[in-house]
Amino acid sequence: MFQHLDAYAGDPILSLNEAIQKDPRPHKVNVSIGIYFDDAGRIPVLDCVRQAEAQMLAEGSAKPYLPIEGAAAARSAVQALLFGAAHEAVASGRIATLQTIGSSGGLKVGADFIARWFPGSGIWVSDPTWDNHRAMFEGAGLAVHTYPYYDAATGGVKFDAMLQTLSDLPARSVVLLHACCHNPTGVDLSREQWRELCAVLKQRALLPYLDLAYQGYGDGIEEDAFAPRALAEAGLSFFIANSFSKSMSVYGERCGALSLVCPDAAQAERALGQLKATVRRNYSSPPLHAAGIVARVLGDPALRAGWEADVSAMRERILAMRRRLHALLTARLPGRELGYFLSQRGMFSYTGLSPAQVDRLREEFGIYLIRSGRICIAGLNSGNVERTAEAMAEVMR
Ligand code: KET
Repeated sequence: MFQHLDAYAGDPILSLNEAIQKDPRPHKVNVSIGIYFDDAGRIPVLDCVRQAEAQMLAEGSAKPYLPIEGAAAARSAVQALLFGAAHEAVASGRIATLQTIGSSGGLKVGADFIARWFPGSGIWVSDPTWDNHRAMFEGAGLAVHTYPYYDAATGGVKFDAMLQTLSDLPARSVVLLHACCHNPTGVDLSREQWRELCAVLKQRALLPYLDLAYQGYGDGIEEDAFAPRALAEAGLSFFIANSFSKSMSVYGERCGALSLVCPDAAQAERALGQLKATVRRNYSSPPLHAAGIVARVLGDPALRAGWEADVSAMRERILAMRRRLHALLTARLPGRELGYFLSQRGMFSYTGLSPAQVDRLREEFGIYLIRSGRICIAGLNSGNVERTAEAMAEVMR
């Protein structure tokens, strides 16, 4: 019956994360997947999350199905987080928000919605982008194209070429944008560039789709919400999928959301209805435990304050590791241009290491990064950064 099935080649990120678990070498280093590890190399359970869970356990409430769109408290907390509670778009009810299974669940629901209601629209993603973007949108039946983004020559953005490509797209084309901490490059648009981009998106009647998976890892929780606010201010309608996996360190709980910012409340209601229909056909409703964590951490002032402090600490630790890695490499590779380790934002740096160099790091030194040369700085710590720098310098010489 299943002889005709192709073998699955595996996922470039998740397969590597599984391979490292099987590597017996004690000094192996996991800088592959986008997960924040603390200085002891563990995935932290944030105190605010622990407390939220303790409250839920103590209440001992029943476990009914959530509504298709998720818990009301979590959904409104997400809107307030992304736009500010007093924002006109929030207050006027023109944002349709679903609690989703991680932001991946949200991205896919949005992709299915586009395939159904914008059947002629293609989607344009940055070159390069997170590998799974292409897989998800193609999986929903959409044609996926790229716009120029990363400039390997300068380590910046090919902003003019990006705008030029977007300026030529048919109206209602979907444009996927990383709201902050671009994955895999760590290279973001400046605020001025976002404003220029908004003007083009508006003028060409394009449909932006923001992916905000690393809120708080760039400049701060509020600061990293600049893009959705700029798009709203420009009068654009758009999608935004946001994740708590990284910002609350709750990867396996699948805490995320999808919001559709609409021109008015009546359109938002219709959009929410069709998004619900999409969810019902897929997984019916999102997880209850995830809703409890998100609503409590964002809604309770004490837990919220704890969360904000934790996010700052995680961001600062990554920055310290960026500086340390940069200093160690600079000492070993004098004259080499390595400033990108300091300027790139969020968890990732795009090293320019070739697949052959990445393979050498893994095979000879037990250091795992993905073959595009993306390194997750959040996997470095005071116990492994020197060894990692030493090995990197060795293969870069
Ligand atoms: N968007 C981006 C840009 C992203 O990097 C990830 C995860 C997600 C969405 C999905 O996160 P979720 O947990 O579904 O809310 N990226 C890391 C892990 C993975 O590939 O699944 C990564 O790039 O390593």
